[in-house]
Amino acid sequence: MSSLGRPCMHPRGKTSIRASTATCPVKLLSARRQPTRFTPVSARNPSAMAEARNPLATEKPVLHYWPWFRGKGDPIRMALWLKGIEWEDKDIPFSALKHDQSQFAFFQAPAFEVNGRRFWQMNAILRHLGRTQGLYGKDENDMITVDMCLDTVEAMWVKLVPLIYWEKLSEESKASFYKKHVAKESYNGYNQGAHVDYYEWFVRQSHPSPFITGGQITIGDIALWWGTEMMMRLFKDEIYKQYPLLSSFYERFAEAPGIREYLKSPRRPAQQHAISCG
Ligand SMILES: N[C@@H](CCC(=O)N[C@@H](CS)C(=O)NCC(=O)O)C(=O)O
Repeated sequence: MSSLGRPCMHPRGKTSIRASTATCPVKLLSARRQPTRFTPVSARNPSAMAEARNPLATEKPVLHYWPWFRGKGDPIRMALWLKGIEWEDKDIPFSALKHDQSQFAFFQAPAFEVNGRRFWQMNAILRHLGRTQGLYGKDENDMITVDMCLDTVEAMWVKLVPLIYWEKLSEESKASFYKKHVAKESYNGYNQGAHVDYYEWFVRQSHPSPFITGGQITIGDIALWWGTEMMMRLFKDEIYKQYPLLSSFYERFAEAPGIREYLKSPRRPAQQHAISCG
């Protein structure tokens, strides 16, 4: 990791941006158990701060994901496109995914690589882009909303995977999924936090703003739109009928400058999932 410049703890308890060659003295800090005093980096070294904020400026990032389907690569590609960041899509042979933990720490994709740092988990990648590219809202209040939204979309993803990949969208499993995770009347049932009503909650709480934290698109909006699109593909009529605010967010976001172009671009694969289902 060279210019990514991760924030580390200084032995004296101050925050500093350190280059990759330096070792983060976490052990030293915990041994001393000193109270942490944070000094804003910007106050001491504004250029280091700027570099840390925009690590993508120095190197073309690589998205390790299958280039022929959208899946969990889609919101990452959308965020990169929106910010005008050039990136490389690197294919993954399915066999490689399960054989090299240095490439895939959790034997899953996506993986993201920038300035010598490789990391995993879609939401960690989105948060990184959110923090460094101004897609996380304007303040802590917005960031809380964005984080809640990312977790809410992830909760639904966890339910969608078995429906699509294991049950292959059988009529029976689709009907039971609808009852539990889509139908308005089941919104307060036991669903592990996965319900279309919770998607709409983010739009309701920000209404009449166009996006979930106000006038600017965040990684929360990107994830929410991605999650909503997958639901629309399965239950479009029902969602339009029962969730008018979410439906209008869905349309509005798709027309936003930058997003509209991404949705039509060849960088967005035509296929949604790794199997031609859903
Ligand atoms: N929590 C992970 C989940 C990633 C995930 O489910 N990736 C799928 C492809 S979209 C995968 O690698 N599947 C293979 C497997 O889980 O064995 C993330 O958000 O990145």
